[in-house]
Order: sequence, then C-alpha cells, then structure tokens
Amino acid sequence: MTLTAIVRPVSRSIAQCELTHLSREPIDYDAAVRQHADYEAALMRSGCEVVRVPAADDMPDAVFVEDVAIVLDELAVMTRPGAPARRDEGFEVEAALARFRKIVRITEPATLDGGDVLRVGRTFFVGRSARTSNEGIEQLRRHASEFGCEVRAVDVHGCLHLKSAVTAVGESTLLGNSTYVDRGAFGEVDWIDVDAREPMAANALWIGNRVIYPKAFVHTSRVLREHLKARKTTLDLIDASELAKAEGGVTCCCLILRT
Ligand code: CIR
Repeated sequence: MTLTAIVRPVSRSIAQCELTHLSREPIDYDAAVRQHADYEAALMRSGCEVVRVPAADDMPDAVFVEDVAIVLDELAVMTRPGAPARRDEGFEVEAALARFRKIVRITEPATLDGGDVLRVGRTFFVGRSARTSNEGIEQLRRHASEFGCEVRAVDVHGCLHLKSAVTAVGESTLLGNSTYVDRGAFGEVDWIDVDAREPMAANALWIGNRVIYPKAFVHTSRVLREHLKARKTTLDLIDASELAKAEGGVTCCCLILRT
C-alpha cells in the first residue's frame, strides 16, 4: 500500500484569497512557497508520495486542495465549494484523482467544502458551516452510505470549517476547540483541548505515526507532544505562518489517499 498526497503550488495571486474570520495581512509569496516546500517534505517524511497538480496562478486559493474533494477508499467525491470564486479549482485536481478513484460529484445547488469533512473510522463528521449546506451534506451521505460509511452533521460556529475546530490525531483521539464545536457530537473519543491562548490550534494533520503541526502553537504543541509520545507518534512541527494568513491550516493543503 502506498500513500499518495495530492498537493498544488501556492498561487501567485494568493494575496487575493477568500477571508472570513481574519483581516487581510500581507502574504509573502516567496515565504509561502518555501513553507509549502517544507510541508511537502513533511508529507514525504510521513511516507507519502507527493503528486503535484499544476499551479493555478489565477485562482488565489487553489493551494487548499482539501476543499475540492473528499476521498473515500472506494471513490472521490468532487465538491462544489461554498465560495463561488473557488468553483473552478476542482478540474485539475479531479484529473489527478481520476488516476486512482472513480469520480462522483456534489451538484448544484448544494455546496460542500472538504475542510468541513472529518473522517473518524467509517464515520464522516460534516460541519454545517457558511460553506457547506444541508443539501451538500445529504449528497455526501448518499455517496458514502453506498460504502457503509455514516455521515453525521455537526454545527460549527465562529470559525471557517469543521476542521478549523477539530481534527483527528489518532484512531479515536481528537484535538479540538470546544468553543467552536460541541465535543459531545463526536461520541466516545479522547479529546485534547487546544490551549485557550491558541484558538486556531485545532488543525493537525495525522498520517500514520506522525502528526504534522504548525510550530506557532507552542502551548498546544507541548500538550499534544506528550500525548503523542505515549502513543509512539511523532509531532512534526513546521512553519505554516504565511498560509495561516489566508485562513489555511495543515490539513487544507493536501488530499491523502491510499493507493
Ligand atoms: C478560503 O477561505 O476558502 C481559503 N482562504 C482558506 C481555505 C482553507 N481550507 C481549509 O481549511 N480546508
């Protein structure tokens, strides 16, 4: 079994990205490109083969490939992103995914962003957010249920996506900010709360025995490292500060699939 990570270069127009909860700050394109290269290196350390989709310099948010597809073991669901400006990002990503998976689509008028979809085992928790509609959740449910996967809607408030509020850092361990999402929605799981000084610290990328995580979150990373050490999992800290200004975290910049 190989793990493939689909990524896409940072667009030259990244400064024109969508922003919802942050105010616009200058983004250093060259620094963002360097940090993205470090991110790719971290994916490789986690055992992924990196597949790069061609850059889309006219689409500011194209680096955030997570939002345009949900990858199941059996198929890939191309989303219909909630931000109209992001609706053409999927084409090239679809071409890359089509080498590995049958493709199905979320169709109009539904909207769904991959950043709202958190997989825990055979369950997909889906954030009901400004980007993801009930109809989008329903369409995903229809596709996923064909393969015995359950879809559960979860309300999120105060942040962009469900995965801004909570991500998995192990089989049944979630790292979350319970002011953005009700932890009770996830049932019997271990829950690690982000440090209150770091509300945006819930976005971690867990791959096998490694967790890729922004080094900016010094307080949360201390707690997370201790937790992971006991489970023989390495915390791989990277600088993700430039794309954080575009409201992107570490899960957003790749699609991981077993190939
Ligand atoms: C957006 O607002 O769509 C982008 N600026 C950030 C998307 C981040 N994606 C993610 O969290 N999955």
